[in-house]
Formats: sequence, structure tokens, C-alpha cells
Amino acid sequence: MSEDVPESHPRHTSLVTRERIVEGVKRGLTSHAGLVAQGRGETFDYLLGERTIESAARAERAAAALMLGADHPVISVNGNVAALVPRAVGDLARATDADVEVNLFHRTEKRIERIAAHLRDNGVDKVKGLAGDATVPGLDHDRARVDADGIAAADVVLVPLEDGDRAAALAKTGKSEIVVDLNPLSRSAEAATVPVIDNVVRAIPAMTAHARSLAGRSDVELQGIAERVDADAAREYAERAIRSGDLR
Ligand code: PTJ
Repeated sequence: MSEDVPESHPRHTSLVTRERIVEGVKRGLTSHAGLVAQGRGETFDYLLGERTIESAARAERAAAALMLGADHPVISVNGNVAALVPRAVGDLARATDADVEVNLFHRTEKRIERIAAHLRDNGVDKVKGLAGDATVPGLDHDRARVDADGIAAADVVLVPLEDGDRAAALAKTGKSEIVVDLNPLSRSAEAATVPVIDNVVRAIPAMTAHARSLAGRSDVELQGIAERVDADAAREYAERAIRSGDLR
């Protein structure tokens, strides 16, 4: 259990995060593949120094502005996100007036129901994803299913830790896509309108803080902030940080 990891441990946060994923698997929220994804994420986070790099901080502000200025923003939640940041997802949804939709790569009705219940237990009032009555074009069978009044109707979708195929297919629908992914070279990050190269445990609370401080800005101002991010430059900055990182 995470309480067993002493706070004095130099990698306390990373170990607690890992424990949350293990717990998520035990509770049937997170897929077994989610463990592998977590391991990959940990590697990139280690190489980034387990901190929010400057370009990611700028992208988080832009992402918040994009969501605030949207007509219908939706936060997509998978098994890893549900285990790691259930409360933070609710906070961001309230701060940006966004829908929350459970949308799984390894889709089972049982896991969707469990995740929806877990999110509700953590203060998310309304959870979509159970209907699955629309599809994202270009994807085969269950991986394509989304809610007609959720992701299918959204103009801005936040997809943390997404599979590359699905992120690319969603981008092709013309929606603006915010991707949180620690790997700047991933196809998901490449598909993003706003790539946030940061750990979801830091990125979602940071986006909420930005959304709160940007509340009340005009649509023109929000659009200006959102457009100021150069997606290619953000990915390149992160790649440089990883390749040249001095971790000692
Ligand atoms: O719950 P499901 O069925 O929807 O499945 C979710 C996973 C994440 C298992 C599924 O979407 C998947 O297989 O994803 P990938 O292709 O492994 O991609 C996950 C990406 O997220 C990788 O590029 C990781 O580096 C990155 N990642 C992992 N943990 C974090 C992360 N990025 C940000 N924060 C993290 N904590």
C-alpha cells in the first residue's frame, strides 16, 4: 500500500504513483497493459527529472485556455487515469465545465462501470461512456466506441495517456486534441493540437489551476493563449530535455 512508502524515500512520489496503478489493477479499474504503460511513463519521467519542464507548463496553460474557450470540452478517462487522478479529473471538469467520459482501449462494460463508479466516489458528478452509441471513424470494433453526446459531439477532447492509433483517428475528425503523454515521440503526442509532455499527476492539477486563474477572460484572449503554443516546438523542447538531461 502507498502508505508504506516512507516520505523520506528519494523517489517517494514515483513509488506512490506506481502503487496507485497496482491498486487500480487489483480493483479492476486498470488493465494489465496499464502496468506496462506506467513503466514506460516512469522511464520518460525519470529522464525528464520528474518535473514539469518549461514547455509543458506553457502547454498546460494553453490547454486550460482551449478547454475554457470550447463549446463542448470532454475529458477522456481510461484505466490508468482513473487510478492515478480521479479527484483531479473532477476538479478540472468543474473548472472548465467539461464532460467526463470513460473511454477504454481494452473496452469491457464491467470495467467502464467500475471506473464510472470510482469517479463518482471521487466527486465526479456525471460520468459518460456507458452508452458507446457512436464511433470514431477509422478504428476497428470496440476501440472506436464513444458516446454520441460526449466525445463524438465535442469540439475539444483531452486524452491523457492515449494509444497512438486512437489519438490519430480522433485528430482526423477535426476536433482539437490535448494529449498528456510523457513520451514526446509517441504518435499520440504527434497527433495533438496541444501536446502536454508531463506526468498526468502533475499536468491535470496544473491545468485546473490555470483554468481557475483564466476564468472570466474573453474568448478572444483565450484563443490567443491557446494558439501561442507551437506543438512541434513543445515536442522538440521535451526531446532535447530528455536527450541532454543532467540527472546527477
Ligand atoms: O484503460 P485502457 O484500456 O484504455 O488502456 C490504457 C492504456 C494506457 C493501457 C492504453 O491506452 C495503452 O496501451 O497506452 P500506450 O500505447 O501504452 O501509451 C501510453 C502512453 O502514456 C505512453 O507513451 C507512456 O509513456 C505514457 N504514460 C504512461 N504513464 C504516464 C504517461 N504519460 C503521462 N503520465 C503518466 N503517468
